[in-house]
Amino acid sequence: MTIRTIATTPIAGQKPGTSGLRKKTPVFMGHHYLENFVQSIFDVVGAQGKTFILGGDGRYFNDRAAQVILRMAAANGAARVIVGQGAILSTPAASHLIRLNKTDGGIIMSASHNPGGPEEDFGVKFNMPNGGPAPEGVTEAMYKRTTEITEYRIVEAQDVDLGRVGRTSLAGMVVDVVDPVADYAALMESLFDFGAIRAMFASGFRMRMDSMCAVTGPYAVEILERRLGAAPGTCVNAVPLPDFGGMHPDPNPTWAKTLMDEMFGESAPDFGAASDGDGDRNMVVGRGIYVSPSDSLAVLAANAHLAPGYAKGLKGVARSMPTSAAADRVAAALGIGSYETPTGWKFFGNLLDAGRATICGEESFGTGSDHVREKDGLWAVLLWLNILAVRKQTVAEILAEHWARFGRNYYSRHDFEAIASDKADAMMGALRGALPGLKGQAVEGMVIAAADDFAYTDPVDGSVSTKQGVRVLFEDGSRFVLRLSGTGTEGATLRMYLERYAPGPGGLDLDPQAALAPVIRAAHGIARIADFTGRKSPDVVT
Ligand code: VG1
Ligand code: CO
Repeated sequence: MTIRTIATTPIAGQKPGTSGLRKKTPVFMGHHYLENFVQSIFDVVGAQGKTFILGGDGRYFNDRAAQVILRMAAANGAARVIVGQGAILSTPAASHLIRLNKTDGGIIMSASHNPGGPEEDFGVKFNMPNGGPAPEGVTEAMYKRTTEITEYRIVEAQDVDLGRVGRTSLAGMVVDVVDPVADYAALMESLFDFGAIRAMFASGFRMRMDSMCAVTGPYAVEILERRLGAAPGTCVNAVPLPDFGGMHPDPNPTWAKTLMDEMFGESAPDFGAASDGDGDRNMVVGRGIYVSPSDSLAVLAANAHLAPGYAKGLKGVARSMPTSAAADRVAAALGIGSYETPTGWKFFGNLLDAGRATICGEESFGTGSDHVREKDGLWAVLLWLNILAVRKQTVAEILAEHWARFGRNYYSRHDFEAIASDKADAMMGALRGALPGLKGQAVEGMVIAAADDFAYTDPVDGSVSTKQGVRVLFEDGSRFVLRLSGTGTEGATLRMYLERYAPGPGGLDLDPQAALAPVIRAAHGIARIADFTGRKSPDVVT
């Protein structure tokens, strides 16, 4: 087989965001687009003699992109690539395979919670040998490489058969096609009390798992229905489709509305859950009660010791800065460390590797632990099930007891989507400019205690990340945070994160939007969102 060196020129804008490079699918399918980025990855991390994991969430172009990446890995001298059958791997399963096989990293083809299809989104990201997303220093080097690239290497060959499990070879490179589910399911079985969960299902416990026509379907069916004995049909939308059935595979109350309706309807199941495009996010819902991701993180941290994999206790809890402080209160009560990082899972890697944190979470429906180096949707669902099986209480009872003990951090995120980038930038610029004068001002009956642009110094390697979100903190513990999304592919998305603490015992049962109303008004007033963007109300509320 011939190795070809193809001349190319840099393509603007190949800068990875919060989680990899994401663009509209036609952009990714454009001349040399995928090839330039993949060559830049290999140029930075080196491919000669190395072993990589490859898989994706099954979205449109996943299968074609996998063949290109395999041919390029072979041409760049990789020794072996382990690929999920059908080029499928959930993000947490890919992270696990990287670690289990002690590989030199992996390439994940996904735009995660973004819609998929010929006119929707595609994405590529590189994960390191620890299984976690490449840190900023590495993604910056890849981006820089895309601005200088002059050629890429690819072998001329027919497609590798990815439909069958087994070993083949491509221009001297070993290609191992593996079952995407088996090793991951075994890992879950090692962490949780499957016997107790099976007994709970056997006693009539009912669940609905909505995989949103995305990657967790085969994983959920195998684990929940086959291994844990949940009733057949517990998992819905369980066949991954290239366009996710036209759905937006983002597990939140807006996009997983069918699940929400069922959980709030008559004869609702005991427990509901949904996951996103690549399987790293989760939403959990009890009968008639929604669990906010920040609360979910806190409840999981407070109860993780009930699962065998965490019986020895937690080393620490980490959360992204915009996530509510509910988990901090649990960490304080447990006497363990708590950490506040910028948005994006890549910032948890060092804390997990150094053994400082065991459980991590983000307000964006992401929770995970040191079992892999990604957030993990089904892991969170199984930890909840394990806790429910041991405590023998409803989700509502567990939340009520949690708030009674720790107080309640009312929390919500408002998203304003597809704003013209220049308007969003002008708004953030003006807000940043106003920060020094905010302290001491009274707004909506609350006094501003501090206002800054979040900067993070990694406690393990000392690397510094600046401009990670503007926060305005009030003296009563309320706060709002504003930042622009780093995963969108159209204009700018403004994220407004809102929080207010109620110590209890009274006032723990309010509607979050009502409880947060003064903070919401303060945020709009201070940031002058309508003046700059014309937007008065959000597109998505979670
Ligand atoms: C969003 C979330 C962030 C998450 C990221 C990737 O980023 O806010 O918490 O880590 O998506 O999630 P941003 O920059 O758009 O706010 V996933 O499941 O799309 O990989
Ligand atoms: Co995701």
